Amino acid sequence: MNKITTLDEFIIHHEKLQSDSTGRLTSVLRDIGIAAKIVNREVNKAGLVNILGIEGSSNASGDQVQKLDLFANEKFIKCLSNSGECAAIVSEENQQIIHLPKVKDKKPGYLVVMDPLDGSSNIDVNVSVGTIFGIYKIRGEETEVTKESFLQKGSDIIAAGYVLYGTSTMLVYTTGNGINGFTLDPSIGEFCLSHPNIKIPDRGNYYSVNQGYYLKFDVEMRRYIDYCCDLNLRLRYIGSMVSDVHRMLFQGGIFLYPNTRKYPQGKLRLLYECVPMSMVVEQAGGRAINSKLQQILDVEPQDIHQRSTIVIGSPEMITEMEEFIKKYTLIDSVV
Ligand code: AHM
Ligand code: MG
Repeated sequence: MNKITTLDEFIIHHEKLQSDSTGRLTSVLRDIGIAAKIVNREVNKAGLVNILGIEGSSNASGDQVQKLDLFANEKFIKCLSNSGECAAIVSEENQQIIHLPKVKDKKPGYLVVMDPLDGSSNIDVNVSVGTIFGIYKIRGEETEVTKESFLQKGSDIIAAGYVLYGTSTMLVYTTGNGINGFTLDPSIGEFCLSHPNIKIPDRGNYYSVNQGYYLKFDVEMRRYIDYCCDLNLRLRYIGSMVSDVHRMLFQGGIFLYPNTRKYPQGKLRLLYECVPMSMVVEQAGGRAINSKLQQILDVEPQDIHQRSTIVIGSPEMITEMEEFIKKYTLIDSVV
């Protein structure tokens, strides 16, 4: 039998390999791993909500039954408060930044951005959802953490990852040296290394976009989608970014969420959806840009809840899409 490496063992071992390691990032990553297990337990019970109590009502023990995205938000905040290493969090669920209480006389060094339960509209129909997270260092010169502390470029992110609550639950993360995937073994309650050093295929047979919005997309995006159809690429769209991008990582392909009339800046959030997923995909050898052809990790954020367009996936397909957009934008400007 092969030796099992648990997430905790892996995190500790890999942080030790880094010359400037202090063990502090390890604590933050471990807190995230614990929260993911708690959320997984609850997501797995989601179908039983009618038995255990309708959301918003009281359950059998008299406790209020919470919406799962709020539950996940609360658990991640609580677990990240454990080590005292995380100073503050930006979450999709909270308009303002969340300051975490100090633990003894520890000086926290990190900031966390997260979407605690992405694609939560899928839960009611038992389709997979995810958590997205990113970790930044507090900049040296800052004495107080404010909203501005989070407005760092994606390339400054020091760790990022996601948890996919799917047919099995997987945690995939990077600290900037490639990406590794861990599958939760429910029998021992541990995430175990199952997909070391994941590499995205250079291209793939899949494209993923909400094609129902086709008529709301800009013309160059429509032409690119026509091109995908011409190539007989297979369309897959789960409506949960984590799940859709996860497929691309393993099978190759391209995921697009362009601007629409309803969302002129795109729908997905730059800080806690686009940047962490871009870091993961780039670390696997892929690429991520916005519809203005900027690298997502190069964008300077202006606001913590800023939206962004995104095109992410296999490197050759992103480059091809870029050329395509340039060509059509040029034709449009000449006509
Ligand atoms: P959410 O954070 O409110 O769950 O929205 C994000 C989700 C993504 O996971 C997914 O890619 C997208 O919204 C789907 O949006 P749409 O239904 O417009 O295609
Ligand atoms: Mg989301």
